[in-house]
Amino acid sequence: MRHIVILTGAGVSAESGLGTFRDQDGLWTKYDLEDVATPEGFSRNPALVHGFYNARRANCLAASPNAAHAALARLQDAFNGRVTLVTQNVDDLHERAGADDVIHMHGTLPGALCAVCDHRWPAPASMDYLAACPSCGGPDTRPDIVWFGEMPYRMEEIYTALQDADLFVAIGTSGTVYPAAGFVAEAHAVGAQTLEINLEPSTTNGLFDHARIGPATKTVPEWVQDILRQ
Ligand code: BJW
Ligand code: ZN
Repeated sequence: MRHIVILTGAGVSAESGLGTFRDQDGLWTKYDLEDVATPEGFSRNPALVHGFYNARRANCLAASPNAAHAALARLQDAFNGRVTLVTQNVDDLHERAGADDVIHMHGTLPGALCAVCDHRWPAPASMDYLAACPSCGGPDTRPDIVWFGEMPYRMEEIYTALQDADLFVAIGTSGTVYPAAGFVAEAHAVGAQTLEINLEPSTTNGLFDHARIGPATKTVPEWVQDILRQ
């Protein structure tokens, strides 16, 4: 095996204390996603959206990477081949566990973005909608997050990696949000093996060749150990 492409979702960070979206008690049971995760919601009420992301940025800062993040960083280091790590998560726990070049397809909580000139800079702990862009001075500053209806980041790079994958692994994602939910089919179409690692089988579970079911802090280190032993 030469190339492993890994897609992570909220489940990989759940045991670090960061909430998932669609589980019982998930973020979308407390907030209306139309209000806080769409460009239209941001235009209607930027203060509400900044408040939502400021709170999540604070939670993220207070959280620590767990054994699943650490095992994936170890895999990147020790695997005799290529490991592409794509995450839907906006937290930086993969990086803080030592992972390299993490593809944040849905953006990052520690980032701020200017909607006028595309300049990016580290977000302050508390962003507010009156903050001007440090580069162009424009007023349209926002969290560097991909909302519904927006194009996820680095898609060309991701599809190129999927074309070349020998193994595709989805970890802790419900498989309900596209285009990420379609990656397993893409990988399958080019003949890659596919594996799901999840607390419970996801809605797209039928598309995977194999599954490892259980909490990420147990299943991911076990899987990494098996791969490194091969
Ligand atoms: C554990 C665990 C433990 C728990 N151990 N596991 C109709 C049909 C098809 C598509 C569309 C449609 N209408 C609209 C669309 C497109 C839309 C979409 O997919 N909507 C669906 C809801 C239907 N997608 C978009 O708009 C995207 N853009 C787009 O499509 O652009 C056009 C395009 C076309 C073609 C090619 C390319 C582009 C943008 C999507 C942006 C998503 N943004 C969010 C919020 C912003 C980020 C943030 O605030 O954090 O991203 S939504 C939210 O969901 C977040 C997540 O990244 C994303 C995925 O969630 P995830 O990670 O799967 O979490 P959960 O909670 O769903 O699942 C947790 C899982 O963990 C569960 O399975 C648990 O079992 C498991 N688990 N504990 C292991 N301890
Ligand atoms: Zn700007």
